[in-house]
Amino acid sequence: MRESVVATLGLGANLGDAPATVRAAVAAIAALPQTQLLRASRLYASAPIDSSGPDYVNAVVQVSSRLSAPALLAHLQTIEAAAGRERPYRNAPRTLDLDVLLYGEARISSPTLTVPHPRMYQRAFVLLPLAEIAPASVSAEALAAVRDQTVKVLEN
Ligand code: A4P
Ligand code: MG
Repeated sequence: MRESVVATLGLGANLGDAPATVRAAVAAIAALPQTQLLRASRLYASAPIDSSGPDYVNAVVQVSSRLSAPALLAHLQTIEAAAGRERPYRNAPRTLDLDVLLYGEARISSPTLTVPHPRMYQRAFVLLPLAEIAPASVSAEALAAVRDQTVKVLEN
């Protein structure tokens, strides 16, 4: 049987009831087969970066999963679709975006999956919630690099 791997997932939404959608997505991730939710960050709000529309709601979770990285991504895309995700153009506002940020120590470069997520270290809306749930995985230098981006905790 496949070993379980700690995967770090990014959640984002800026259309519809974004906080409710992100909370429901955390519950859907926790219910995935062969997967346990380890930690979930609080919800964070930030202005769109390279995107448009209302402020985003973001969160980061860690799971322990026996799913392969492509299988995990496929499940995340099913959850996105169930939330009404449409893709009219790149970086369009969205009801729900689920990204695989990290998959254990794996480095993956396939046409459909790049891990670590290539833009995660440019984004405070990823690094702040990640630092909340896994402080050792985000260096002070990484946080300093995104300190100009305003990200607010949405709830306690
Ligand atoms: N794909 C490749 N690698 C991955 C990965 N590690 N995780 C492929 C998830 N998907 C991955 O994704 C396009 C394709 O990327 C997928 O089919 C998958 O095979 P998508 O979700 O359809 O498109 P997208 O979300 O527009 O692209 P992406 O790359 O997720 O966008 P970004 O760069 O993550 O930017 N501002 C704020 N404040 N908060 C946000 O959450 N999000 C974005 C999205 C932009 N600005 C934002 C936020
Ligand atoms: Mg995405």
